[in-house]
Amino acid sequence: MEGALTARDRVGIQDFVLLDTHTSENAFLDNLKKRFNEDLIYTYIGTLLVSVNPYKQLDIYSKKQMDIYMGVNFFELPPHIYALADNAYHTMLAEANNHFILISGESGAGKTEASKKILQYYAVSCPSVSPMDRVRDRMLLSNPVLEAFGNAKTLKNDNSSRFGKYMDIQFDIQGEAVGGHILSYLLEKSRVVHQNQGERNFHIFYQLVEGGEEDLLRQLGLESNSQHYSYLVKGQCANMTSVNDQNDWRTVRNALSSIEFDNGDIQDLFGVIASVLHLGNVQFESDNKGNAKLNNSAELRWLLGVSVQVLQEGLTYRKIEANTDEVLSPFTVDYATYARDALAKAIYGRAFTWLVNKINESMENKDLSRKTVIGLLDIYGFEVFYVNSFEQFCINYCNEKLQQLFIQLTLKSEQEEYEAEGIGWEPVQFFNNKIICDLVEEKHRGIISLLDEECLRPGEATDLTFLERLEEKMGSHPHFVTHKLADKTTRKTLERGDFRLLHYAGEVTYCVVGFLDKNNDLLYRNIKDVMRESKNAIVRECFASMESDNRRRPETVASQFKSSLVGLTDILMSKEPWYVRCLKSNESKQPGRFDDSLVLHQVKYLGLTEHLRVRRAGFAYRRRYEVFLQRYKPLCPATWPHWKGLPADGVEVLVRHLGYQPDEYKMGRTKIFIRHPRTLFATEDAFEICKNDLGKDRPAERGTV
Ligand code: AD9
Ligand code: MG
Repeated sequence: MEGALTARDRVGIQDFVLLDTHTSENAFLDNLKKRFNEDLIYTYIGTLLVSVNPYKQLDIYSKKQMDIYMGVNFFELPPHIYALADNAYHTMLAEANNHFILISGESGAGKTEASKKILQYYAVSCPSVSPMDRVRDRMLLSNPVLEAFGNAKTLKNDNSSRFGKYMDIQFDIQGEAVGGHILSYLLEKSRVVHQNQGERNFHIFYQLVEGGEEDLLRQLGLESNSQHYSYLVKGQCANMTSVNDQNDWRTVRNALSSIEFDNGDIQDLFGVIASVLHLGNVQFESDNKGNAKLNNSAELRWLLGVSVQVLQEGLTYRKIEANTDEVLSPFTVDYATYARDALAKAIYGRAFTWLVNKINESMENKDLSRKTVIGLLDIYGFEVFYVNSFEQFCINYCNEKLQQLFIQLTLKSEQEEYEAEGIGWEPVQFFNNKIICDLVEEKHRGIISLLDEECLRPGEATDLTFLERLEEKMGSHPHFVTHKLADKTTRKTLERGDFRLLHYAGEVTYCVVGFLDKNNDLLYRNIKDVMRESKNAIVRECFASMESDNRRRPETVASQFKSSLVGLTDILMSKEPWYVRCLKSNESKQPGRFDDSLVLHQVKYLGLTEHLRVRRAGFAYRRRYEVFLQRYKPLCPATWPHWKGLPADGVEVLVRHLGYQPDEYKMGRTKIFIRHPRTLFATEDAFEICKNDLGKDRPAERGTV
């Protein structure tokens, strides 16, 4: 524990707001580093939590630690993810409104770990009527399951989230966690059929093959060796030391049984995984007419309870409608391979959605009484690889949107509010990444719109014509560059098929190859028809429920993603925000190593020092006069029991009576602004004592006002 030990305080300051007069980036870095070297990975900027990934297990997440933080004022204890979780929770209860915790940072910075810690805190610490509460257990157990199906080893992170996750945790009036709901965002399906060097497919495949019981593997026709499966060895690192697939298999297996999955569901789910693996091993060769034929149909017999012949036909022919007739057009080997991979991706992607729905059913709370929620957002972090494709484009766009939300809610609206309230204010400059969001998503002009337009010209458009369109339209945009548009020096760093975006977090060069195809994400119709005949209930359900109208062109992947992010922003904007900013300490995942320049880069692009400047010069709390007066009026004889004049005057009388110094607060047009949390906490403590003295039977409230 840090707080009681003042010696620890000397190594760094636990809230940047108190960092003397220094708000420079170097002073910021210096403080983070001092603390990191003492295993103090958390630091506040006001109520925002900065977390630096230690890459080692610290003894700070025990039940004992949770108990220490439960119900204690935010700034009374050393910074901790539990303190933030607790503060959000108590504020939610006191104000009876909805909140969300935005966890951001680049790939490998610790977002998923942070979100798990928060969930554990709520599941373990919140009051519970029934100690063996099933919904809470299921919420916790949903984590290993979704991670198995949605996370994978990348070069950045051995357990990298390949989907975005937003989870609402629902609380009843007593503060018990009574339900949960997950929204998932764009799973990186291409990983099912291809992995870059040094990366793996989704964990579940290796877990099943390496950890699956003999009987089960026999039933599914699987070998107990990942090397046997073409889809598992593309990155040439199927086996890795930091992950124990066999142990993880047992965890996932047990979790599935504990969540509401019956044996039939579980059997079908593994059937899907096995089918994908078999599908990957299906190979084609050319017959004497240049058409694809299967070189060995043995693998097919394990596939999805579909007749071998029908499936074989589905993989090597395409059904074309000519007027009222249907004609079978044979595939070349390349097309057949493409169709096979498209099917594997579709099955996996749809099964993932099915899984999320199923988990949601099991966490659903059917009681209609009033509930408030805390939403937890854990998405894939910003990432830059040697080669970046459509997937990185989507992931980085998503991060760009969340940075924009952060800017909107903190830097921008905060300063606008001071202005609107007539509070004297020296504006803090910051980089607003809206320009990059617009570049990607603007209607008719943005990259996504141009990509969609190219996708509407089948047969004519290619990835390269898409690039040309971008060059035509984006020409002089300060955040966009290509080989053709670049100056001489930059040109040397770009290939002809690349475009580069200057993201808020750094430059990323995207290779256009595959953009059209991945955005279209087409699956031939006859293959879908085949899947609807499957004996596997999950597959049947996944393919039956979709594309009821075959003639309508499905929305493209990027457009769907864009709309889902707009939806997410709306969800978040309607709630009260809390922030966890995760920083990566080093690129080599080494315990205790703090790479100054890497951390400094993140501090800069996350806008942390700007946030600090706004916080330091600004006010930690603000409340409408009516609300403030209503709560604290018992503390002053002149305002108790009723204040007859204007609320603003009443508040002025009240805070003078409480001894607020002139620099501690400011009176705006409609609100009082309080500079430091400690001022408010003192008032809150006085309120608690007074409430007891008055012997009033109001419910025990605390938290921020
Ligand atoms: V990505 O965008 O999903 O690729 P995340 O989610 O930000 O990324 P993650 O939480 O998965 O990163 O953390 C990466 C690894 O860092 C974990 O697997 C742990 O080994 C390590 N880590 C992260 N946070 C902590 C922590 N608080 N304590 C110990 C940690 N280790
Ligand atoms: Mg993650």
